[in-house]
Amino acid sequence: MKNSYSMLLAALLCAASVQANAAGVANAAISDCWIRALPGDLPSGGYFKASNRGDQPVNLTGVGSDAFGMTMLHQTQSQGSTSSMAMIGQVTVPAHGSLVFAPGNYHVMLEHPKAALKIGSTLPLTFSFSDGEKITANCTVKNAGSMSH
Ligand SMILES: [Cu+2]
Repeated sequence: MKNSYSMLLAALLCAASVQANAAGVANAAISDCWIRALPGDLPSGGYFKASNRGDQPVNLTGVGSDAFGMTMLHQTQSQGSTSSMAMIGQVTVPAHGSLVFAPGNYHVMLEHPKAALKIGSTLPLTFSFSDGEKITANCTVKNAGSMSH
């Protein structure tokens, strides 16, 4: 299990570098990635900062992870005292700019974890961009209760 997992990760990393070479320059970057773990079967949220060093805007088109059965790009939409979540197909990261996924707005919905989330551990998320780049980031699992709101 452990072996096939690391081989898969190595394959993903390989694919990422091939993609970057094909595109010439890797413009997008992911930083400060973390996962807000919720108890039981509740879906967890993934948060991060996407940066774009390029001269053209680039779209984040999807997020995947082997650690979860389902991953989706979501946006929380508040109307008065109620809030709901909408699925989004893609989000634009502006040229020479960045886009922050944070609680209350854009997030990655992470459902059906393959194993119980361990606070303090890291899980890989792979981000796909419209220019063909794929970036895998290690995201720190944090306790939802540790957040002040
Ligand atoms: Cu959501």
